[in-house]
Formats: sequence, structure tokens, C-alpha cells
Amino acid sequence: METQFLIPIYTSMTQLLADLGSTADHTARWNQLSDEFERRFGRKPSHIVRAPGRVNLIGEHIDYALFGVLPSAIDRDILLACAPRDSSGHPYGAVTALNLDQRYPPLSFSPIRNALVGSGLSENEADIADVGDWHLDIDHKVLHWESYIKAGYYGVLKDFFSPETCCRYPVPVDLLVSGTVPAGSGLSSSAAMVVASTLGFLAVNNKLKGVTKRMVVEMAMENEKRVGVNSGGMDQAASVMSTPDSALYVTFYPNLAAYPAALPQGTLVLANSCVTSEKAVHASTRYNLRVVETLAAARILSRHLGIEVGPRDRLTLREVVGRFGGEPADGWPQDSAELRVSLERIMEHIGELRPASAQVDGQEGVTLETMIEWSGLSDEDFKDVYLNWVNAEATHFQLYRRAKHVLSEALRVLRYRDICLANNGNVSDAVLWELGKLMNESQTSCCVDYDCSCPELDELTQICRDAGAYGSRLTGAGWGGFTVSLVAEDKVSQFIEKLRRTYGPFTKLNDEEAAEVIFATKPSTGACVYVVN
Ligand code: NG1
Ligand code: MG
Repeated sequence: METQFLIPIYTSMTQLLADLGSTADHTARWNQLSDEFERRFGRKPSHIVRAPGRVNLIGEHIDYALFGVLPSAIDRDILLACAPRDSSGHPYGAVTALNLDQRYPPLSFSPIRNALVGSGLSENEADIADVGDWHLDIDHKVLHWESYIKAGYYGVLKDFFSPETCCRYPVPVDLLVSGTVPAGSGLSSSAAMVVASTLGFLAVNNKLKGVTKRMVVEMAMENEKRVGVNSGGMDQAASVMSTPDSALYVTFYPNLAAYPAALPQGTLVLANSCVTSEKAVHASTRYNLRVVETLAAARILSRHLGIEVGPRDRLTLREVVGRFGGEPADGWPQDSAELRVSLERIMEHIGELRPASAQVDGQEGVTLETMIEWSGLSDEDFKDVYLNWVNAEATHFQLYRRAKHVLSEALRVLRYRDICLANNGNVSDAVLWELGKLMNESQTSCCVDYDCSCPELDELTQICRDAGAYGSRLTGAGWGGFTVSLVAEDKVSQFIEKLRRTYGPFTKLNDEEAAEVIFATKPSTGACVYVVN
């Protein structure tokens, strides 16, 4: 196994900090976390795990349709210090978790084996009965930090402490978290937390040997779904697999793969719209509904194109494009033109997802009844395959506009990536304007066709363009949160000053507050583990 595919494990802090590829000095923060851990738990941590947040340059809401995306890790991250606790007198795997940020209350919980829930059996009796999976209560309604810690832990318990594995008894753990990724704002603090939790629980249980980046991404993807959002894998891949100075072209079909693409010398500036997107609260009418609409569009489009799909198959738009273009089972090579050609051809057919009445009265959505009829499936099959596994609600489903966004965004990603690859970071101003244009087009598509922007994001991205950005767009799920702008290196401070004067919510902030909502960022490296000596 090549070491570059394994989770990096460091024993030298100097080496670790050098590899971060960050201009900021992180030493003080790592040391402070270690000291604070010792102060609170009376001993040094055994490990400190780092998992970064991410910015998505382009490719929004297409990862769950299995199209490639172009995110990169940022130098803001979650640090998680942890150590096993003496197991005498504690239940297996009991957790005490503290956060340096006082908004996140202390936690303590123990996982229990599924068969013990409500059974009255003791751990010992359960051992004899050789019971299976683990149980951790995860609240889907509110996204507490607790949910993310538990989601990461659950995956470790499931994969490493099942009756089939040699080891059945996770150690009790103390952990302390410190984060600099703004929460709930499209920079994936959630994925960073799940990745950090997954790695922390693996580390204290001595399970890191041979663990690959891909394994952690796949575990974190599955784990984050437990929190109730049916997300794709972009955030987890970016947090684990990124390399400094590059965007990461992440593909999900036919398998998860990631390829660095050198970024041009422009600077990425992140600015928060200051609108909080309540992701869990709105999941059924926003994120999860988009997942259903794009899957239903894929089914109907394939029927129209004469592509055979089994009644129980939930084909994604990426797979439809592949089958339409005659893709081999092991996928097209990542640099071939075939995906682009097939995407362009299939775009000519998406009008089929629009009701005839749309030409007359502008109503582009279809009712559930129409959608089922168009799918050619029985009522029961359709509901089973597309609706019963996810919480999504709508009176009209926007198949045409959602498919239009997804397919055109997938093409924009390919163009953006090709420009990065062709120039290997070295580009003229004209090329930066070209990249900016793709970002602007992505913003328009998110706003007009995907309905995942909001008036504040539209306003802020326009202000960013007026302040000199080559391009500007929302990043992450949208409906609030951060924007990303591509700005000439020598214009960054002037750009930030202009934003502070122009965007309403920024005007009253002092310097320290402003630095939390507008900042330049550098593509950083993915997650790693430090073994404390
Ligand atoms: P956010 O909400 O920014 O973490 C979400 C999804 C991604 C992707 C983007 C939209 C999660 C964990 N992540 O990101 O997979 O679909 O929206 O491109 O839900
Ligand atoms: Mg998130």
C-alpha cells in the first residue's frame, strides 16, 4: 500500500506544521490545546487529530448526483485532542467530550449494544449472547455538536468493534475540541467534526494502522448521513484528501477518486452572508428535496432516452449521462472528452422534464401524480424507490430546472478543472477572468435554477464582483453562509476594505469581528493525526 494513500500520522510537530502548507503559525494553538487537555483531564493527550473545513470552488449540489466537484481544504480546522481513560469502573467506550468554545456544552455518553436497548440485560449477559451492532442516540432534529461526535464514533464502533472483529471492547475516552471553522455556514465544519471524531476514536483505540484516506472518507460519508442529511461526499473527501495549493477534483463514479489540480495565483476570499442556514430544520424542503428531484429527473430522462433502468434502481444523473454516452463499466478516463460530450448532448433533451403548460403559464414544476406517471413506475415502486427512504416534501417538483443546474454545473466544473490543469497554476489575467465567469455562471444557476441562494447571497456576490473580484459565488449548500471570490493577490486588502464598507451586516463590525466573516484562505492539506510523545 502506498503511504500517500494512508492517513498521515506524525510524531514530529515541526514536520506536521511544515506540511500544513499554511502561512499562519498554528504552533500556539496546538500547544494551548494540549496544555488545556492536561489541565482538564490531569494527563497529556495521547493524540491530536486535525480535520480542516473546505471551500467549494465550483460544483454545487452535484456530488449526490455523482458528478465531479472542485473543493479544497482551507486552513481553518477542527483540532481534537484525546486520550484513553483508565478502564476500571467505566463502561466500555464511555466518552467525555469538552469543547473550548463555550457555546458547545460538555458531553458524556456511553454506547450500548443494540440488543441491550430496553432488554434489561447487563453488558456481561450481552457478551454471552454475542449481540451485534451498537446504539447511540443521535438527534436528527437539531444539529448539536454532540450529533457529529457520536456519528463519527458510531462508524468506528460498527466497523471495528462488531462481533465479527477480534476486538469487542472500545476504551473509555476523554476528548477536547477546538475549532476555527465557522459553524453552519457552508465551510463544512460538520464534515470536519465527523472526520476528526472518526480519526480520534480510531487513534485512541489503536486502530489507525493501515487505515487509508479513502476508508476514512467513506466512513465519514456514511457517518454524516446518520445525522439526517443525505449528503454527497464532497466535504469529507476535501477534508481528508486535499493537498496544499491545489483544488481537488473529486469524482464519485464509478468509484471515489481525487486528483489535485493546481490553482491559479489568484487568492480565494471567503465572505459570510451572515444568514444562517438551518440545514436540519429545512432538510425536507431544501437539501433532501433536491436529492429526490434530481433522482426523479434521472429516472424520467432515462425513460425518455430509452435507457433501461430496473424498477428498483435509483440511477443518478451521472450514471444516465454515462449510459447515454456508452461509458465502459470501469468509467471514462478522468481526462477524456467523453463525459463532456455526453453532457452536452443530454442537455438537449432536458426540455422533456418540463410540462407542456410551462410554455404557457411558466409553471415548471410537476405534481407527484405527474412525476409518477412520467416515470413509468407503479405508484408503489416510485414511492419506495424515491420517497420512502428520505424526508422530502413538495406540492410541485422542479425536475427541469434542477436537472438543468446539475448538468450545466457539471460542465462548468470540467471547464474550470481543465483550465487549472492546462496552466499548472500559471495564468494570465484573461484566464482568471475566464475562471471568474464560470463562478458567476454557477451563482446564477444556483439562484435561478436550483433555488439554493438567497437575496443576501445574491447581493454579496454582486458586491464582491463590483469590488473587483474575477468571480464570486455561494459555496456549500447555500441558503445562507459563505461566498467564495477569486481576487487578484495584490488587491485582497483593498477588496476586503470595500466589502466592509458596502455590505450592510459588515459595516458595524470591529476588526476582530470582521476577520471572522471575511478572510483570505489558502488551499490546505487534508486531515492528519499527531501522536503526542
Ligand atoms: P454543506 O452544507 O456546505 O456542508 C452540503 C453537502 C455537500 C454538497 C453541498 C452542496 C453535507 C455534509 N454536505 O454541504 O455534500 O452536496 O451541500 O454542493 O450535507
Ligand atoms: Mg455541513
